[in-house]
Amino acid sequence: TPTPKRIAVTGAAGQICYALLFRIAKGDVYGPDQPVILQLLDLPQAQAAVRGVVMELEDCAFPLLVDTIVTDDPTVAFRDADAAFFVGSRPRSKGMERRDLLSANAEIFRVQGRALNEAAKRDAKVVVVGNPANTNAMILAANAPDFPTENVTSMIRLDHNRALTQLAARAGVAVGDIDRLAVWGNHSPTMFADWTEAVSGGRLLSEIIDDETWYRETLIPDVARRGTAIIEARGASSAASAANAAIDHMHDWIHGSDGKWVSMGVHSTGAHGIPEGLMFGVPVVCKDGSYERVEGLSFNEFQNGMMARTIAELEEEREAVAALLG
Ligand code: NAX
Repeated sequence: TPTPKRIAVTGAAGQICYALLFRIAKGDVYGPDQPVILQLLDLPQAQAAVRGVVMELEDCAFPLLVDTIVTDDPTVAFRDADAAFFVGSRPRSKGMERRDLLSANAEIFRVQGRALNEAAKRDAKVVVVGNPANTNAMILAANAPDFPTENVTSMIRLDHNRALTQLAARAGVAVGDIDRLAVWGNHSPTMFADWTEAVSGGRLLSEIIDDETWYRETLIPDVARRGTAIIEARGASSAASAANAAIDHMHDWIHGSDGKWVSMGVHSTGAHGIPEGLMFGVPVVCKDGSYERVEGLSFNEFQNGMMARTIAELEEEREAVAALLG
């Protein structure tokens, strides 16, 4: 049998992890033949709750789950990790300013970046889910100077999946038949779900649907507001679908995306007018354990306007945490 893969997960007592951990242990990330070890991090006051989740993991008798470590020490959690899901973060409390939220999380990701730098395997794959996910990932990478920046990513896959379903329904095509969809920018209401290149069965979705007003005034804002709609309906934020998106993100990065575009938050190289160094949602193609950014797209005026909005927001976030970038 192969050597077990070590998967670090932060925020293990939280609601996303209550869906995520069971799917990792079932084999949904690495596949049905790969044993895994879970290395679970949460705050000291959440340790008892994490142990409760571990009891439930045990009660599933997952054949692939060979060990589970529970800790409040990031260095222990990230030790020799092959993959890491950064789900835990500080939620906004009552009366907290956006700037305070940014800096509270920046401090968490600074500490965890140093631990990642010290303890994880150099080829570990990292995805940041905890909000503000893009900027947290940027801080994490900046504080892990000996760890490859390319291996630190943020999650925008939930938004990608949300857009896929809405486009498929409107076009009357199967979700799996859509390719070349992109979700650009920040995982926030400024994100840009972009159908310009999207196709199904060789035809542009914009031609099949043929309703630019629906695209601009319904699809784009509905994808951006979907998280709020779920909170209103469920009384809690998206959890199972967020866990599923994190699994999709990591699974495709490891196993490939079959030539298809998927959206990932990655370190900007300056392409497509995105300022270098921002962690930015872009279309990529995953192959052989890595991802390649889709390059050479040219944008129309509408796209440029949408890109400018989400770039400006991420630059503001970068400004707010500048002191903690390294
Ligand atoms: P919960 O509040 O249920 O769980 C968060 C867990 O993180 C708690 O157990 C808490 O103790 C732990 N935690 C806090 N600070 C920590 C630290 N420094 N180290 C380790 N653990 C720490 O939140 P949940 O619903 O699970 O959501 C987790 C995060 O995902 C939130 O930041 C949320 O905003 C974000 N989301 C991101 C999404 C994305 O697409 N990128 C979508 C879903 C979700 O909203």
